[in-house]
Amino acid sequence: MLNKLSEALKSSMKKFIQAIFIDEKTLNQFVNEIQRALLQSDVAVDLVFEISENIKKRAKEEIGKGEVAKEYIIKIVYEELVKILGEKGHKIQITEKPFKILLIGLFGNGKTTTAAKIAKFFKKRGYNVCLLALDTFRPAAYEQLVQLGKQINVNVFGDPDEKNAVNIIKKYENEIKKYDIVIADSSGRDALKQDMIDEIKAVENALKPQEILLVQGADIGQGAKEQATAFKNALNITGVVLTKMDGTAKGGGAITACSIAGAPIKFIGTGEKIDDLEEFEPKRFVSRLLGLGDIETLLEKAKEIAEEKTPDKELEKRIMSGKFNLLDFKAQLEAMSKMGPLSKIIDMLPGFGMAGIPKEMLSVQQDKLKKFKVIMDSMTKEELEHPEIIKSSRIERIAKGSGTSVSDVKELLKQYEQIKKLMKGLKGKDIQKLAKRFKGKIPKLPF
Ligand SMILES: Nc1nc2c(ncn2[C@@H]2O[C@H](COP(=O)(O)OP(=O)(O)OP(=O)(O)O)[C@@H](O)[C@H]2O)c(=O)[nH]1
Ligand SMILES: [Mg+2]
Repeated sequence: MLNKLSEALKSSMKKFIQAIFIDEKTLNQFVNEIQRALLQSDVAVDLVFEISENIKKRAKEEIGKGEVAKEYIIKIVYEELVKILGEKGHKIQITEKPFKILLIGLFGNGKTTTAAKIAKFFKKRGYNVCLLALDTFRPAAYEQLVQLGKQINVNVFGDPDEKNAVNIIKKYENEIKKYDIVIADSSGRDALKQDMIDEIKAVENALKPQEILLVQGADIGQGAKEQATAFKNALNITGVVLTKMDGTAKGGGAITACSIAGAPIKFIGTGEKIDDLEEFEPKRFVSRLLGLGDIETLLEKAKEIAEEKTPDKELEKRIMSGKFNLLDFKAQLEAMSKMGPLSKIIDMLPGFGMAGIPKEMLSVQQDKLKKFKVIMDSMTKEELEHPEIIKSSRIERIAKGSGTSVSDVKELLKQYEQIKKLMKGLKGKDIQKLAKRFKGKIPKLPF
């Protein structure tokens, strides 16, 4: 997410920290690099100018103080960036039941996907959630939501034959009352015109949602300001969900634009999968952007995944006694891929971001994990349970069956052996416990 911006900011910080002597020239260079990085991320020119002036002004007072000054100047950068993102987060507070969230937005910005993502987000937190299909405009919108609902085990109410969203709300009025949280999808349009405004207003009147969130792709960059302002003026939006943060270099522009428009960002969408959603917390966000780490987000993710799975006592026993087999290994790989790409995980670990592990290296690892999964799909149940029977003729068959090479299969077996040893050492601690171990050891932000 925002890789380019993050890498540019990290590399200029690294240079700055490594500089032996901080004078006005080094400082100006540093601020110019930050400027360039922000502009490339489509942050508005006047805003970039304002941030850099603030940083310079505050930092100049520190110049000449030596080592302390460097840290202090990084802190200033951090604070100024947090400031333009709106400082306090605007997390959704579930204040009453049923708590209704209506998602609105133009075509293809991610409303339907986000509805399912938010449903899962709250379901994981113990709420009883349902989805309400109010997109009566696009054919198959109902079916799309039903499919998503199935994936996350959440009930979906709707009627594909009904053309009036208000009638759907009336029809299910009593049903949805039984839930803690109701998330409603709605019809998109190609532009914010009167018919859309009328429809959303009618839906708002009938549903009485506590939150109306504008779902907006981050690829619009600075354009998010105009868009959010228009929606804010025409409809009572309470916030924004910025989607597609993973696929654009313009995310910085979109985030700052929403902040300027006074439209608080509640969530960001970071991928196509249902788990690719995060609550937006400016402080957390900036510290990750600057490579200062975000252990909290990582812990949360690890915890969620650990809670999703029923505790597997058998697996724990097997690991402890060293009877860890390829089936378990496969399950571990799947759990890992659920946490997201390695590069995302690494970004959240304090220190790693700054260490600058080359992304190419991580993507090689990622490809390897994918290959391992394909190889294991070509193994028989017996082989997965008793990897020790996999000798040369089987290796050849597996390589052929999976379209890989003998050395790929051997590498998988070698890695499995290594992990098995490691697991034995861990004595069955699962991901969550592993994450807990991090907690005490990772230093908090230096400020
Ligand atoms: N990469 C990425 N893709 C996303 C994200 N959110 C949604 N998408 C994709 O964007 C496309 C459109 O998503 P939908 O949820 O169907 O959008 P919508 O707003 O409901 O669209 P309409 O119903 O046609 O108005 C789909 O291909 C999604 O997978 C995100 O955070 N990252
Ligand atoms: Mg849709």
